[in-house]
Amino acid sequence: MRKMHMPRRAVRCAYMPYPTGPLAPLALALSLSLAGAACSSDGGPATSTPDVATGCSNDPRVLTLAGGLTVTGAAKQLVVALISLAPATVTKGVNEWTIELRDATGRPLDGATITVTPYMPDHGHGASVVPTVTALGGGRYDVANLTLPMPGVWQLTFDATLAPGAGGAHDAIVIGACVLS
Ligand SMILES: [Cu+2]
Repeated sequence: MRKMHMPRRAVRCAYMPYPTGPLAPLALALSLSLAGAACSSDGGPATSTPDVATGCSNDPRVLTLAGGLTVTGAAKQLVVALISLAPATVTKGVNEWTIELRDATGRPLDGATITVTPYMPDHGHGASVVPTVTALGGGRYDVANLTLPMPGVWQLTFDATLAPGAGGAHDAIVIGACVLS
C-alpha cells in the first residue's frame, strides 16, 4: 500500500527515488542532506515518496516469497514454483533461489531456456548483474547471482521457453518482490 499525503513521521533512507518536477532540485538537495542519517526518523513533514524504511511488504504488486509459492505466467502456459531461497527472505544484495518450472498441469519441465530479469518499476531501472540459471534436473533450476542492489519493489521476470521437442511453449512469469533496506 502506498502511503501518500498522510500526516506521519517521515523515515528517510539514502535510497530514495529521485524527485521530479519543478521543485526537484530543492527536494533532491533535501533528500541528500538527510542521507547521512540513513533510515533515521526525522519527524519532518510527510511526503508522497513511498517509505522504503518501513518497507513495501504490503504493496499489492509484491508476493510473500517462500518455498512453496507458485506463480503462473501471463500466457498461462508455464508456472514457476519457488523451492528454496537463500537468504530465506529476499534480501538487498545477492540472492540464490532454487525454482521448479512446471506446465499448467503441474508437471516439472526439464530442458527449458530461462532468463531472469530484475526491474524496479518505480525507478525505471534494472540491475547490472545478470542472474545465472543452471538446470539441476527434475524440472529444477538454480538461479544464482540474483542481485537486487536497492530496497523497494522489484519485478523479477522469468522468461521461459521449452525446447521445440518439448512443445516449445513460451511464457513470462513475473514475481513481485519487496526488498527491505
Ligand atoms: Cu531503484
